[in-house]
Amino acid sequence: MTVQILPERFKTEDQRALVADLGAVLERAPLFVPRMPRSGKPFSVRMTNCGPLGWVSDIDGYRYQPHHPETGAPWPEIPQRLLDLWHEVAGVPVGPEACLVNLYGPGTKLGLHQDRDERTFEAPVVSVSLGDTAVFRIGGTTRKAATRSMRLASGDVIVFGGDDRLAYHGIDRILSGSSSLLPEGGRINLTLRRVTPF
Ligand code: MD3
Ligand code: FE
Repeated sequence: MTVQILPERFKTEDQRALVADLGAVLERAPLFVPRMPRSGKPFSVRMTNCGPLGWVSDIDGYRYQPHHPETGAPWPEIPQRLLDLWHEVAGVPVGPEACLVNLYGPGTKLGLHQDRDERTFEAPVVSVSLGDTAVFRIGGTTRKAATRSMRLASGDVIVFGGDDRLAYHGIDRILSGSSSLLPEGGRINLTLRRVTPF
């Protein structure tokens, strides 16, 4: 079992506390629109990061870097309740280096992809969903392997490790209006990652 699902790991009060933590992150690291390498085509998801390293994508490629691509400021720290979650579920003796914050409005999709920009795959990716439910798709380690669909609801945590660390995955759609957590609606996904070997 290399995908561990923790349904409603964060109850409503803790979800609200996480949203407040993220408000402070967004003040210091505003959302930006990532762009596809080479084409420069914008993603429909908006994003930012916290932690010593953040994932960015622009016309030059995908990479991790220590500063915001538009303000040039270092990323803010990862909120303590997310560090606590990581240490509880990740099963590695080191902390996360990157927390990617993805914001999905209605109609936003994320195509099937692998996460392989990290320099180590030894640690799992830990994902937290907040707000509207997403229809998530996960397959195998080749693009043609069979896929299955799962719903990710507000407060759910999933840990992708072992064989599934390199599984293809994406977001097919967002179920608008399924949660009242975020005042403007939509969905936030947080992914905690180790980037460098340990
Ligand atoms: C399975 N994010 O940021 S979270 C991403 O909902 C990303 O924002 C999606 O894919 C989102 O790269 C999916 C679930 C997830 C995250 C990372 C994984 C599933 C994963 C890495 C390996 C396998
Ligand atoms: Fe991904």
